[in-house]
Amino acid sequence: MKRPRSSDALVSALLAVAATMSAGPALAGPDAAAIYRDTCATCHGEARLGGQGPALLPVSLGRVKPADIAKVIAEGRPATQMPAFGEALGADAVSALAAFVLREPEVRPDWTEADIRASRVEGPAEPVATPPPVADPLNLFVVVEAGDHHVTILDGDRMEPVARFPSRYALHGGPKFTPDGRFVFFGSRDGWITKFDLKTFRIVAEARAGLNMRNIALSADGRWIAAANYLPSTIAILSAETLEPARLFPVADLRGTPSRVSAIYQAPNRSSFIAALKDVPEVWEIATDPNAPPVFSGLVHSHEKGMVEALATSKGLFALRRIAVEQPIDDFFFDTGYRHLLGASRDGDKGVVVNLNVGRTIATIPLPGMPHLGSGISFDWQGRRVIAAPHLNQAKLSFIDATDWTVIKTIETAGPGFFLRSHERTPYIWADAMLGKARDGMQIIDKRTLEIVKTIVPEPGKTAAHTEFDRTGRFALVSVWEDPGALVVYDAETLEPVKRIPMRKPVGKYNVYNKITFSEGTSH
Ligand code: DHE
Repeated sequence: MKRPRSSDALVSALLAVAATMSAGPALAGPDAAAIYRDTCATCHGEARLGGQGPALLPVSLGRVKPADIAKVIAEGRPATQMPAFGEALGADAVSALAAFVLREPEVRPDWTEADIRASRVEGPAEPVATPPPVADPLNLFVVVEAGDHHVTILDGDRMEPVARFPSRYALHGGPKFTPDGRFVFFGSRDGWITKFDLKTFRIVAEARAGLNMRNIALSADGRWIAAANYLPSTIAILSAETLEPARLFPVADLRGTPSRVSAIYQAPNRSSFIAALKDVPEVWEIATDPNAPPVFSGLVHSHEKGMVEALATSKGLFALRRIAVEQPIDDFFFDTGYRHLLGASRDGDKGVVVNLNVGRTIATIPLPGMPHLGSGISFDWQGRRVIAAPHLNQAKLSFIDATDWTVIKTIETAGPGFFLRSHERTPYIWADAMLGKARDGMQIIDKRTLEIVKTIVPEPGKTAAHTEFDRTGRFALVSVWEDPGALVVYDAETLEPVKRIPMRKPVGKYNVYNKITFSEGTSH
């Protein structure tokens, strides 16, 4: 069938309509539901939950501007299966469709354990490429390319791509590696988990753990994958071997108020997952040790005595412990021993320190400008352990003493940034300024003086973001965060570029060795 094409005039008209549009307007004219059924449902699902194409629900589309939604419907998405519908449908139908997909469905969609099980697919028998001989499999990188939703496997010794394959739509967050570095798991915003074998270059299996997912975590023993979901409000635990569901936690406080999950991470030396909840003031700890002792929390107030008894019986594998906090936590990081969680409070002006052993908040730290603690890194400075974190709303970076929880220093940067990276073998932190005007610069901060010593511009006028080191710490790979973009490889000592590798908007890159050894200066 010939694909419908759009003209510039038509797109301009659509954009004008879309610009005046807000989420959830009353529909007049075209029957958007019927057009959706006839035109979109085969790929995006009858209930808009996704299929071959991504989910089209407000929670999934929240990051896309309404005008861009109309534009994609009219013009299609290059290098994907999404065709242009502008000419076939006309401006009115396109704008009605754009409004329709931004409306909440009449029935809140659910995704049960049976749905997770039914979604599971084995990967194809064929590898995505023939694995070449690689000198050091632990020095491979996986690169997530958002430009056309692909993953590249890069040999970190030769700095050469060795495989490239399509990913699920919109991967988000760091991929997670098994402790031996052989398998990697990717999570998509639509809830898909993909398990990939870095030895055979084969997709092993995929399963959909939720409809709108935040991130995934792998347990310290490599046996369980946890998925933190916004929609539905659940934490799903799957077997890391098969991706079969093992446990589904509906997430709600003791009174039954449901909550989205901000994020979930493994706490290796606690043998547990730690999750922060976005809508209720609780932190959850889920045991991944079958011999975990019975757990309950200090949270339960006297009028909920019965609950204390109920919770006290929670023991063994997946035992749940609730820790009360003053406000819901959005974003968090741990100290080195995983005794403390450092979280950003919802009002965005302070950090809270939760002692995970005693289960309560022990300090609050003034940190205005939305500290992005999930991007925190820690290192030793003058005999103390220090956590560095960028601020999302202010051109600043703060250094926090992880012993007495005071702010040692806050420095001005070229703009608010998203990611920090370092390595145990480098004296520098690499910090982007991608949310500011000078977003093409990567700032180099000396860990000894806590001062900016240099600004590197990989490509003038193009956003620079997200650094990762090779396993030796000798090279730093920086993304030119554009489509087309690139990875620019720097000598981490001289800070000079040594190679440029073309990529399609490489949002993140992850070195196997650094991830499995929890290298100092990498993300969770
Ligand atoms: Fe992320 C990691 C939350 C927007 C790219 N982001 C994470 C993690 C969380 C998070 C909790 C850690 C998960 C993990 O690694 O297991 N991100 C959020 C948000 O709340 C926020 C601000 C709003 C949202 O839409 O969810 C957000 N993130 C973005 C983006 O707009 C980015 C820049 C582009 C994109 O692809 O969506 C983005 N986030 C990333 C990347 C990581 C990430 C590349 C992994 C960083 C790493 O080095 O591990």
